[in-house]
Amino acid sequence: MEVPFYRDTWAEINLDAIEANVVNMRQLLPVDTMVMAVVKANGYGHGAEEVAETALEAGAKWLGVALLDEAVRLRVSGIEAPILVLGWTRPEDVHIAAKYNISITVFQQEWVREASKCYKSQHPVFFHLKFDTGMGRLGVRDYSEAKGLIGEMKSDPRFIIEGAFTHFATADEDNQTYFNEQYSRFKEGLSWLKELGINPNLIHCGNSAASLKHPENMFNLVRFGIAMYGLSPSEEMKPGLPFKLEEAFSFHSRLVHVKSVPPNEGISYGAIYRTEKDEWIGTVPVGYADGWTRSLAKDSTVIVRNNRCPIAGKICMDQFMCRLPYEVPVGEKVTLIGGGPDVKITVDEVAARLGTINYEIPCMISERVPRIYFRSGERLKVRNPLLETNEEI
Ligand code: PMH
Repeated sequence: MEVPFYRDTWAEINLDAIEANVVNMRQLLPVDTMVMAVVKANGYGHGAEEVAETALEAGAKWLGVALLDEAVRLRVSGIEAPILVLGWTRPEDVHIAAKYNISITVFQQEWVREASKCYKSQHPVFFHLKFDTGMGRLGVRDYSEAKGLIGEMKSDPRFIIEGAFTHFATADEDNQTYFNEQYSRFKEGLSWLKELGINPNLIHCGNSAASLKHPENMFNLVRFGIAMYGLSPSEEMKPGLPFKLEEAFSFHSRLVHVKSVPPNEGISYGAIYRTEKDEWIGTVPVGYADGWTRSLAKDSTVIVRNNRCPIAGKICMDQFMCRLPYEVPVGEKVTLIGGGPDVKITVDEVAARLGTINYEIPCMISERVPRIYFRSGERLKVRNPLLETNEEI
């Protein structure tokens, strides 16, 4: 039975868009360069499981997550594809990675010693060694660190280095100087591995930006995140994208109240917004607890019947008001992100209003907002964590 939801607010996830973006990326890459679908943070807010399944069907071979918990979640939901945890894992949790056949990131010698002590099973554990070539976040930075780490890895035959990787800080920028510096440092790091007698099967460095710009030079795996969701890694990259990205995420609600308000009446907390004349005011049941943050109140619009309607007054926890061009009935659809060819609010527009990047927008739409999945133009399923329970509702 389909999971119910009893609120008229929802996000729509167009899985066809995810599929098209993966297929297009694969076509751009040489045949022996695989795609890892990056589905951390619940698939950038779109739903990790659904995005993972779609991406794998479209030809992705790997999945990337930030946390061991996210990887275990995918396994529990029945996904069998290889998964890499890109972030740090506790050394005492290595047995969980082994149990669920999850590859993990390694870059600290001390960590390996500790993990080796804690790990009691004989099953092999698979690692990707991370180089910090200029992101300054995680990874080994020089030869002696790499040597120490590999020496430690070699002392435990259960530990297998399956991959080596790095992450770029500026691949999305027009100026590629820093990217080039990182790229050559990575190649130097790979030469250290060779010197130390390590030859990992998988070598990867490309995020979306690097993979779209330099598909020929991405070794044998790319970590495809933001562009898989149909969003450009940066504004700078938009004019030169090698294929059209299809945005997968949209966000909608329905008016729960509509009224005519006389001039000089206050709307919402603080009564900062004042009606200038007789105005039609609609109440939208979306608030900052849904991730529709209060900072969106200023200069923001939503779409009702192809009209851009300004948000009126402060955004509350569960609701906000908007100014309608004319009377519309309760139940009328309100689009917060999305729309048609005539009027459209993109994720990028919402990000710009907030002074942030598009990555953050679908991530911040909270779990309280049900996700409805569409495939081949048809409604496929609903996710509503609030009511996903074994009880009959
Ligand atoms: N690999 C790693 C290690 C990452 O952290 C990310 C994204 C990706 C690949 C995918 O990058 P893309 O989405 O640009 O394709 N990580 C983050 C982050 O930490 N903050 O924003 C994006």
